[in-house]
Amino acid sequence: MKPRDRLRIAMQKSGRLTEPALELLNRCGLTFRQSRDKLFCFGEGEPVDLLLVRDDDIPGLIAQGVCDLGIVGRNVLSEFQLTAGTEAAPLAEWRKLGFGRCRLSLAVPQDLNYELPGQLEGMRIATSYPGLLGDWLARQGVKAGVVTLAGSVEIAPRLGTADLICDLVQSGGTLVANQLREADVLLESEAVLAGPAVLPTDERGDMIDLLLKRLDGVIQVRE
Ligand code: PRT
Ligand code: ZN
Repeated sequence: MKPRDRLRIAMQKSGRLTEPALELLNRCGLTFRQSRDKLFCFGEGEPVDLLLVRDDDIPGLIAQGVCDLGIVGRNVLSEFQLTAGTEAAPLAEWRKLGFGRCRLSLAVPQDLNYELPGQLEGMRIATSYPGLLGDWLARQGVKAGVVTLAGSVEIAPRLGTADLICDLVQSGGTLVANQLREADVLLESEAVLAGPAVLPTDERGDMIDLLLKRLDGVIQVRE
């Protein structure tokens, strides 16, 4: 692949992370001209462009070298790291960005009295994060069934397809509305700047260094 002379950052096209990610990049002095199809945004001042995609695609785009960096939830990055296989280029979390905070938690029906992970032995757990859940269960030494669902995980216990769930929680409102109770936290998440574990040493590496310095300045002012 011909090396690109512009940096390309992947971020969520439309969702919870879109606005805060754009605002953060703006504060780093980066502005973009939005293209008509809104997949690609050309950087106006600096040689830094954006690719607007589904958040789930961001780690893969970095691993393939299509993008140099990405702004994505730690939950999505960690799931990719656990499930991508050894042939995928290793990724790293370069900065935590302080927005999009949530947690990946186990939630049980109100009448299930959860105290210890050992109780989950033989139960069925619905989740969109089979990698993170499987890793946690293995570390707890618990064998449980993992039911992978793309969405609407919270209704699985009522449908009878699972005994409990493992899903993202923020306010807890969704759990309450589905008569579920948060029982254990597997991962504390927020938006992070993801990139290859080994950063390039060419001009793009210099641009990444500059961006990281600016980010540190912006994040420090915010804290
Ligand atoms: O289209 P695309 O695939 O890009 O979007 P998406 O629907 O997968 O993602 P989106 O925009 O919902 O979330 C993007 C990222 O925001 C997630 O990967 C998390 O890192 C982060 N984030 C922060 C959250 C939440 N808070 C959150 N509350 N992602 C999802 N939720 C959902 C959760 O799944 C549950 O259904 O909101 C519900 C729980 O919220 P509460 O407040 O009721 O607890
Ligand atoms: Zn998604």
